Amino acid sequence: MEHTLVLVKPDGVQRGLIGEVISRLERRGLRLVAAKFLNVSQELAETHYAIHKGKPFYDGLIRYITSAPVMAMVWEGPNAVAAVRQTMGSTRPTEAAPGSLRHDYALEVGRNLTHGSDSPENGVKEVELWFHPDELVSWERSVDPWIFE
Ligand code: DAT
Ligand code: MG
Repeated sequence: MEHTLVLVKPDGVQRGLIGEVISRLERRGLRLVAAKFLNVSQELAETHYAIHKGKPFYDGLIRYITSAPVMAMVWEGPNAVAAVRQTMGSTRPTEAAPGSLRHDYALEVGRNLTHGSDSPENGVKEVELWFHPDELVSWERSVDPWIFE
């Protein structure tokens, strides 16, 4: 089953939107695998956003993600990466589809509430970066056959 890392970033935590994000992913049918609430270290932030190093927004991005706690989660499901990114909406909130989280709750690219892995391969890498293997819970729901074909 495909895994994706989901972060409720500091703005989402401060604004009391952890529950809203979880609720939407649950409602979609995705299955929660792991969750933890943490302050992001400088080192974790820099590794997580290494691909953006050198870009004009990089320093602000690191300051943002380390500015307050985040809710880090792993979600799974068929096409979990694409499903989560669709539920979150485009990176720029003003380009996010109506009904998506970033459309409904955000205005600025630098305060866009959530992170979701951008490919199944990066989903695997990011889950390894943020979680120990023994933090991942393997389980089944009675409704799974009604959601997973
Ligand atoms: P996403 O978070 O949708 O995967 P990304 O990986 O391209 O987007 O960028 C990571 C984060 O960096 C993004 O959520 C917000 C910030 N960011 C990206 N492009 C930006 C820009 N042009 N100006 C300011 N912040 C930006
Ligand atoms: Mg990204």
